[in-house]
Amino acid sequence: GTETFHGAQIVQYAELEQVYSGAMREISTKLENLDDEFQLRDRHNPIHHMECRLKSIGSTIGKLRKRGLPLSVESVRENLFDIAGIRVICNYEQDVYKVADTLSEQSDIEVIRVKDYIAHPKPNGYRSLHVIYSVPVFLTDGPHPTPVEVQFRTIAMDYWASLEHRLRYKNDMEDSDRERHVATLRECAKELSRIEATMQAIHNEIGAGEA
Ligand code: 0O2
Repeated sequence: GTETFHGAQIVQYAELEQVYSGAMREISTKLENLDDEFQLRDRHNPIHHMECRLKSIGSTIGKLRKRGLPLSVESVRENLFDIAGIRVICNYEQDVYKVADTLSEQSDIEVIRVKDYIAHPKPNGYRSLHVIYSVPVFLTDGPHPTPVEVQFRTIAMDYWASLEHRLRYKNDMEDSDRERHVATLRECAKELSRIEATMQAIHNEIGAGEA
């Protein structure tokens, strides 16, 4: 279809984006503060790096359409929780839970939804901890509680997900080749998980250091 946002809705969407980017800033600052504290306390940075993104208006409309939801800013606000997204890439699996649990306990934010694909990997091998938080963004008219989707994962999980994501969006491929790659990736996910556990054990035995 050619449906999209028009006129006043575009202005409303720009306002919405401003609030979501404020929410993203609030959560990323909290994460940076926690990482700094852990560094000082444990001589170890649980967070390797973070990536923040606002979903583009094009993908937002695409998602509404795919789900058969109304095309309005109101509908975005009510139905989509991943307009603001933060990926938190940690060194080890234990860091993922340490950071996520600590953030979830903070009294000014609320946990809306948790999907633990580390404890329960997806059938394709995907592993990550997804948490949707609601954080108040204070504007002139008061607080606007705003959702932010945070994907916590390790370097190895991120490395795997990047390749799997590329395969998923590759169109010019024979079905038999795709199936073969999907099966191999499933095995890679298991091996990576085993390797990570082994390396984490070494890290814990030798004690804290730089990374
Ligand atoms: P893209 O292409 O990354 O933008 P919801 O978040 O509720 O709208 P869902 O599917 O219930 O939708 O949420 P879920 O399972 O928490 O997944 C949301 C996001 O996690 C996806 O966003 C992906 O970024 C990532 N993800 C989930 N499963 C996989 C997977 O199997 N492989 C990879 N590589 N990433 C995954 P989008 O918008 O669906 O996709």
